[in-house]
Amino acid sequence: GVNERTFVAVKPDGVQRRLVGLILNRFEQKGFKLVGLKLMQASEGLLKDHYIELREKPFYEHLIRYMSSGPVVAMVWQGFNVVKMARKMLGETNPADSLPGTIRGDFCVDVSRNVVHGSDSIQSARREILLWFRQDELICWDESAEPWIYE
Ligand code: DAT
Ligand code: MG
Repeated sequence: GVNERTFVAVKPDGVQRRLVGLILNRFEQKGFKLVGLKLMQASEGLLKDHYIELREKPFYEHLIRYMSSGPVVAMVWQGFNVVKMARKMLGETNPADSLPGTIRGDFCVDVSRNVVHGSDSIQSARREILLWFRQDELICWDESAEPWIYE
C-alpha cells in the first residue's frame, strides 16, 4: 500500500563521489515520499547487524570495512510498492549486470563499490528501518502532490 516503506542508503563511495543529490533526486522524481534522512558514520556493530545474513560470505569483513570507510546517507522512502521499485531503480547487485537507467547501471562498475543499498523485501525493510532510525527520526507529513501521484 501507500504506507509501504523501504530503507535506502548511499554508501561511502556514493557520498565521496558526490552522488547523494542525484540519488535523492531519482526517488523524489519517481514520486516516493522521503520520511527519513541522515548523514552518518555507521559503526562496525551496526553494519555487522545490517549485513548479518551475509556473515558467512567470504567478502563479509571486506564489506563491513568498505561500509565503515566513510559517511553514508541513510534514508527511508515511502510509497506504493516502494520496496520492489527501489530495488529496480538500484539495478542488480553486480553493476556489470545492471541495465543503463538504473543507479548501479549508470554510476558504477565494481560489485564492491556499488554506490547504494536498498532493502530486498518488506521484512528486511522493516528490520533495517528499525536498525538505522529512531521512531522520532521518521516524519509523517502530508505531501501536496499526492493527488497528482496517486489516483
Ligand atoms: P544487494 O546490495 O544488492 O542487496 P547483497 O545483499 O547480496 O546485495 O550483498 C550486499 C553487498 O555485499 C552488495 O551490495 C555488495 C557486496 N557484495 C555482494 N556480493 C559480492 C561479491 N560477490 N563480492 C564482493 N562484494 C559483494
Ligand atoms: Mg541485500
